[in-house]
Amino acid sequence: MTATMPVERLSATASGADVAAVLARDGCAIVERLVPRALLDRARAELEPHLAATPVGPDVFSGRRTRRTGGLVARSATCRDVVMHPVILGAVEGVLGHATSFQLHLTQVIAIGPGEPGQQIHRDQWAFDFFPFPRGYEVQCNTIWAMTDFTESNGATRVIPGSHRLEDRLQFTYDDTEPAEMPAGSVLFYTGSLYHGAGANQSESVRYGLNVTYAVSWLRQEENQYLSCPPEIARTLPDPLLRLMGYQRGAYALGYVDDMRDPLDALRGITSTSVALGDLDAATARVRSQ
Ligand SMILES: O=C(O)CCC(=O)C(=O)O
Ligand SMILES: [Fe+2]
Repeated sequence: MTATMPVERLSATASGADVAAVLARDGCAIVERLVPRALLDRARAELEPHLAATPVGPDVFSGRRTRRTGGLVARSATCRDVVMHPVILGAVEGVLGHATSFQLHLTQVIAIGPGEPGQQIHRDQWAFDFFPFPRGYEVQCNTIWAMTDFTESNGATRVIPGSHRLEDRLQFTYDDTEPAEMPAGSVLFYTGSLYHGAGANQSESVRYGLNVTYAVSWLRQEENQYLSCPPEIARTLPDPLLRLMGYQRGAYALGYVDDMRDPLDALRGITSTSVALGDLDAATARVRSQ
């Protein structure tokens, strides 16, 4: 198979719903220059000691010339705004809104060093133990922000537009893919079902991408947000960000604390139970209305 469709590009005036419409059709989309490049430079400056201390990957899939630095909510105030960007959350709501709620799945700067070969083409949802989700049933919505320009030569993410509709467990070569080239400040969206992989870095400089992914709240998070962001930092964060990180119940009861306490109450030291029975009625009504 050879890729025939280019990656759709939207301007920074696009709404989350616009992005979600393209994701439903193609499984991927680029929004160009959604934030000023300086914002991502600031994130990189905040993260610099951590980036410098991160070892290269332990295996070929992670990349032996690639450094993956996570814990970004704890480590970078700017990354908190990126995670909560309204266009991103609108698009994610459009893709994952069939579930009761969605949550932050992982945060990671992916710094691909010169000489790194291309990554195996894969679906990110294979992380869920290769469970064969029904076609069209999206469980994950991903973003990768270009912190540096993404070019074909420096390892721009390779994608196969439309491949979210294909069979599971397919194998592709580089020739089947398109490079998601984009200037710094732009963001590539791709569903968990889209076949893609990091590009080979044949340039002299490091390609920095900021990977922030979201998944339905009934699946386990890839990056453990409760331990990646220590409670003393978590307690300083705003409620909407904390809920997105997982300090809320998924569906009716997933993730409650002791006597059915809401996890956000538990973090804040509120001792009384706050689970309202009405929530089950609301959840049931929601399922019935689908
Ligand atoms: O860094 C990239 O461009 C994509 C990396 C990726 O797809 C992954 O590690 O799952
Ligand atoms: Fe991936």
